[in-house]
Amino acid sequence: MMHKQISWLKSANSALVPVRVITFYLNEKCRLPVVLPNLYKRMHMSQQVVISGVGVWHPKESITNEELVESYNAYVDAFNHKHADEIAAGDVTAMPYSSAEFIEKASGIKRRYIYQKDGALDINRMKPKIAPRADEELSHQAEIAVEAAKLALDAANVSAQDVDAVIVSCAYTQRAYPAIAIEVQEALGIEGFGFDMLVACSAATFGMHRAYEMLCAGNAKRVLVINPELVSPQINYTDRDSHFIFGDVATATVLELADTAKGEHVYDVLSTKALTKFSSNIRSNFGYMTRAEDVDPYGPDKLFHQAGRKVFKEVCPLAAEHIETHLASHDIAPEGVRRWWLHQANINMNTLICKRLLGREASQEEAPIVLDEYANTASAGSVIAFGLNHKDLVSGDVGVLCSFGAGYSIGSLVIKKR
Ligand code: CO8
Repeated sequence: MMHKQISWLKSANSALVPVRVITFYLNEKCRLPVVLPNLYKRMHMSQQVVISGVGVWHPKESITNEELVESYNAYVDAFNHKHADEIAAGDVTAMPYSSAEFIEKASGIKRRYIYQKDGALDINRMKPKIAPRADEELSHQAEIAVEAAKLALDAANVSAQDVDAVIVSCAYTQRAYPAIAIEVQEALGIEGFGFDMLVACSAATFGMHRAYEMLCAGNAKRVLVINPELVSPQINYTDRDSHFIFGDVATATVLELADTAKGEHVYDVLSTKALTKFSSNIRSNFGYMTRAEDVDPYGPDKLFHQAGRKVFKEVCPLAAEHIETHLASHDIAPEGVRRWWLHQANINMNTLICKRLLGREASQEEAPIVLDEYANTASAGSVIAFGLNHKDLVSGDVGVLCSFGAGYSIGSLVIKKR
């Protein structure tokens, strides 16, 4: 049997250097550790890719925990009253109450933004009411994508005409085709190409990976990566375990080569790293197949659902190891990271991951949490944390942007302020 791990050794000049340690278990008493040098040295990049601008847009309306719980509990009362006889006979399970205190303690969430509040708290509806738009009109998701894109373009000090590729990457797109990215491209007047990507919670970081690779390959000069997370239509507001988790938001980043960057706060992308591992613990079965399957297209399994505890237990160690390995590839110890812009699913997950990495809790300054105001915004969480907390870093400061969630999927970028 053997066990692999990364350890940190002090070099001659006292710098911490990552090494791989493989321990061979020869028998019960005898172990043979073999120390290997860092095998992850990167090839020198001739063209430095940077993040030159970031934008965070949120809807005007929001829902507090108290409002959400009041509506959910009224729904429970109505359900239990309607099914009183079946519940008494043991044929139907009574629905349990939700609690605002539980939500804040279990997740760190106090409120969430919502694209259309109307309908979501109505116990006869329990879903937002969004007016359909004609094919000739800008779609809802493209509209919020454009809002975030404009903010990112402003921050990067460029106009839409300076962009030649658009990636819309998020947990859901409101239709299969034409791509939302192409609609956004048209709305902003961008010459070039665009495409959509779905990678659930890691869509934003994976989208940046693609932008990074397209820039390295010379296939684009300036890429707009947009994450219009319009998730409220997929939330089961009648499910106590998940009704509180998500909020709507749109984020965007501009990636380009360093020599064209004009933004005030520019970050070198040292590298990107992605990992996926199949799990059905976070799942939505919504899709085009339901029509042929003769099933309820809006049944509970067609909406977001998860085994939250399992996700927590399985994803935290995966994410911590992923980040540590990524940093090690740059000879950077976790202590050398000035800021952690982590995925925003649950405050306790981030606390645990930081403890694993640093051996202590991270402060709000080191690892900002935006859950209290935004809730879980699928892939946009780490970008919100970055967008709201990056201007104070000084040249040479290193940060980590990392997402983790459904798939499972983990995506990270190690970045350094110019
Ligand atoms: N009010 C009161 N009690 C509650 C509530 C509630 N609202 N919800 C659950 N409880 C109860 C449970 O029933 C349970 O009771 P009992 O002990 O009697 O069984 C008790 O409270 C404890 O429940 P849990 O063990 O489930 O509570 P946790 O402390 O684990 O907290 C969390 C639940 C917050 C869900 C937590 O497990 C968590 O955050 N896990 C991580 C999940 C995660 O990160 N998921 C990622 C999802 S996001 C993603 O991948 C993107 C998908 C695409 C976007 C989708 C948009 C719609």
